[in-house]
Amino acid sequence: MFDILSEKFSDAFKVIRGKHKISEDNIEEALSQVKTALLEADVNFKVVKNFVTAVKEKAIGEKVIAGVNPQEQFIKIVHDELASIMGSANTEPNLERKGTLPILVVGLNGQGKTTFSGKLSLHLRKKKKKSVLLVPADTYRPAAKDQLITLAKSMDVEWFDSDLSSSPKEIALSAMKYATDNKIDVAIIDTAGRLHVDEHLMNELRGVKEALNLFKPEVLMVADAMTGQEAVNVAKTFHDSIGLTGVVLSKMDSDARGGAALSIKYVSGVPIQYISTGEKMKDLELFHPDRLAGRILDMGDVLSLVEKAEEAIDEKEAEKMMKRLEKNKFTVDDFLNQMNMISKLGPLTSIMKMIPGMGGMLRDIGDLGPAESEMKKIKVIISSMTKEERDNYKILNDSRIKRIARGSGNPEVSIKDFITKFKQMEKMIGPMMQMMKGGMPDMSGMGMPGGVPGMGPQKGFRQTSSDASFKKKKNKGKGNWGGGYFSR
Ligand SMILES: Nc1nc2c(ncn2[C@@H]2O[C@H](COP(=O)(O)OP(=O)(O)O)[C@@H](O)[C@H]2O)c(=O)[nH]1
Ligand SMILES: [Mg+2]
Repeated sequence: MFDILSEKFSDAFKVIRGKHKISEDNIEEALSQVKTALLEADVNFKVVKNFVTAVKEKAIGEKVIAGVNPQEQFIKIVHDELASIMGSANTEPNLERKGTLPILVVGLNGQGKTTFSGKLSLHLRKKKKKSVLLVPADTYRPAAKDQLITLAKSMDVEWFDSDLSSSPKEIALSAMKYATDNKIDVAIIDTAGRLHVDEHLMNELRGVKEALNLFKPEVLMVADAMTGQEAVNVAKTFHDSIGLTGVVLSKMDSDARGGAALSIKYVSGVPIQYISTGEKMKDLELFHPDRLAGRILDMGDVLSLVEKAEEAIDEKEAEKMMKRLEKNKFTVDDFLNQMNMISKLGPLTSIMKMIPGMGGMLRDIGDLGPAESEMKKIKVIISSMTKEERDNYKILNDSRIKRIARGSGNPEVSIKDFITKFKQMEKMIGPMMQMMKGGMPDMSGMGMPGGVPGMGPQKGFRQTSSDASFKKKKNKGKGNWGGGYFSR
């Protein structure tokens, strides 16, 4: 998927690497490569033209952000612009309604309509917990009915025994009656393939849609991504003729160019709702413009990471912590809170993998297991401390240390080690706060890759910027990550 674009874009970004600032001169070459890449990917020329203009305007107008290099900044602009031409947020059909929702599946022959109908039924039942009825309404090819029923049976989804001697409109209406009577949430109606230039068949389809209008149907057109601009034209004609609520791009697994994905929303105005990525029933994905843009630019799933971080981190907690840090009050409890925030994100290794460029670095560092188990150990040590001790570690004398060692099942030296390192960290708070006010938090010294999420002004792409500091530190403290707290 998008292989060609990924490759070409990464070449274009190289042009800006090492530049101090984005200027009209040095961006020209990169932009022209971006343009060629898009055209070769069969992206609609109007889309390309607007895309390049928008990126140029933004790139030149952009203020230099501290800690972000021009190349990263350019990548971010291209990313946001890619996401924006593909549409805004995902627009799955609204399933929260009274009565049965009909989803009419339309498109040319052989595009993947029947396959998609099957996939969608599985998705709606498994992920959305909806009851589904699969309705075969291809009255031209009896084999199409068998194909859908076979899929339905294999997934244990209910299907409608359509009377193929009646019209598609009659089938749709009687299926809706059955679904309504039986309180089925969604009826997916799989229609016969038809050419958008075939007046008669298009009229027939319009009739089906109009008959369903009182149920406020979704009309999804399935288009083979590999057909590029042809898919775009067909979507536009279908939309003008019967009105679509969404497009499904099928065979994305075989499409190396991505021209349809990047043009359909812009040209036809219809949002892409799903992408079909294989022949198996599970091969269906929601269309996430921002994530796909990330995939095209080969940046790892930065966005998922940011989302995950945002979910996991309690903003109020973070704010409170900031206040305490400003007052230079960083206690053992604060430290514990931070570790808990990080743990909520998941295992360190998988967090790191989501950060662009980290994959390779992980290979250099090797196992993150030690850092992980160190975190666990510290949590146990802290939980064996009294509230008083956690508020002021300075009262930890020999007898207290002995008690904590016993309580946590660790040797005394581990407790002392923890205290020493906590002291070091405390010393770093002042300079760190200074840095954060300067706009470039570098908390890698605290053993937290990419800074402490939710604590600084740093979001999203800034993570890439602290990769750099991470790299520096790593080279110093060989074998550690961050060369900070969790070094052994
Ligand atoms: N590789 C791949 N093949 C697909 C995908 N969707 C459908 N197909 C294949 O495309 C062919 C036509 O699919 P079908 O659903 O019968 O198309 P319809 O005529 O529009 O109903 C079949 O061989 C499917 O297995 C997909 O996402 N990826
Ligand atoms: Mg079919």
